[in-house]
Amino acid sequence: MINKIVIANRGEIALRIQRACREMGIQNVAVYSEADREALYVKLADESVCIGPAQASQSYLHIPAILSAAEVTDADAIHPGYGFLSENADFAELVEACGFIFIGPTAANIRTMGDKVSAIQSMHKANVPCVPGSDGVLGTDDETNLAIASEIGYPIIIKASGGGGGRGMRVVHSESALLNAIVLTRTEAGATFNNPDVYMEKYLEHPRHVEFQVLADKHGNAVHLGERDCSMQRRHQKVVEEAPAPGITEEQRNTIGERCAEACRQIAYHGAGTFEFLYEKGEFFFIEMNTRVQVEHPVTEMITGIDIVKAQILIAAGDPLPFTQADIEIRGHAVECRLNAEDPETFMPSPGRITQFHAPGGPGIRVDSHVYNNYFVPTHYDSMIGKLIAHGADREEALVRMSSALSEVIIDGIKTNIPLHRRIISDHGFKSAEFDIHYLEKNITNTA
Ligand code: MV4
Repeated sequence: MINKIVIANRGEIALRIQRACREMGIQNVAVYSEADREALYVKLADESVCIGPAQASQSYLHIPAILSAAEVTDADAIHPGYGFLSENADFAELVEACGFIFIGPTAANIRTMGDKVSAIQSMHKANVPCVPGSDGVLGTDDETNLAIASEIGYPIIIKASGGGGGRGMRVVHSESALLNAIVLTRTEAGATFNNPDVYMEKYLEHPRHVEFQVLADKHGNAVHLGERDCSMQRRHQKVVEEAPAPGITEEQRNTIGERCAEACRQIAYHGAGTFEFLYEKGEFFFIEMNTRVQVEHPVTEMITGIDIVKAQILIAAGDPLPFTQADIEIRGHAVECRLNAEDPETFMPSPGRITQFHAPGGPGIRVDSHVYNNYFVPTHYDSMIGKLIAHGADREEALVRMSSALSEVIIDGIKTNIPLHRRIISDHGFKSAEFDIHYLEKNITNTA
């Protein structure tokens, strides 16, 4: 039984988790740093605990402070949200060792997926399609590595096993550059991730980023909630996401989705998860799995009617999933714009006081944000201040509703990326869904 949850996060996701708790009749405890004393999620919480100074390393990442907050409030469980401690296997293990429920997968699940080579190996074994590659860590024999690369065919990409999310990778276009690239990537990986292991994959030049959402309980049931397209990104930061992914057929969705669900059963995965794929020329290639709730989860909630955060809590409490795959239907289309406090031209962070805030509304509009009139956006954290989500009967209706919401929203006093979103939503290539992961940088922000 879960009666009280500590939410080990801040901002919009802290508020989002609080809302799920309220619907479920579960008490919630907010934790906050000195920089978030005035935050809305703290005022709205049933209880709150200050866990330290502004720097994340001394508050939201400070494990003893968070465990103490759970201890003093007599909580049953800890929800980590996204970022911060959400994919820290040692934290998940400590939470359980202290007698609390970690709302997320097992520490072993997190460890397997945190190591990208072991993630790919377990997915390969589970029949999830992967990128042609070295299947395993590269050794130090030059002849062997040259042979692996020519077998795959150039261009190839060297990736750090401890990396992920775009960190620790290097593209190699020809044989003459291979050996140096391996040594460089290995050296950087050792310094950055404390793990020098690297692996090799075929480099896909124009893929889309398509990811599948899964939910798996502790009784061997696993389902998929379809996919999202997250190709509209800049420097590995997603800007606009949508569900379903344009051009993916129901047959592709069922086939790949079921492979993901089956992989969850095979590895005894518990909780919500995301399988990231590169999608090129009609084919899916697994690259990584995320073991947390994601920023873009609302687009999936809008098209399935399933509350992913409530599902995470039910699963953690040991309940069986309250629906089967046959109960899950994709209805309409949803798009999400991430609102950032940043200069829309230079992308420099723009913290400060919001002097006027007006949220859009109307049919199919959802606003997930913790900001309000006179809120001060602190300098210490990520610049995301909320998300605008639009749902419609089809993609066209979702985009028209988003366009309308973007014309209604008012955020004064700081710079935001709203002008960039208006450009994206009215862009011809975006509207006709003719894009890949490089499209935004090449055609809209011109920062490629
Ligand atoms: C790739 C790739 C092309 N080929 N792997 C970047 C983030 C990390 N999750 C994996 N990434 C990539 N892996 C192969 N074999 C291109 C990228 C990539 C990318 C992937 C998803 C979304 C945005 C991206 C931007 C640049 C590169």
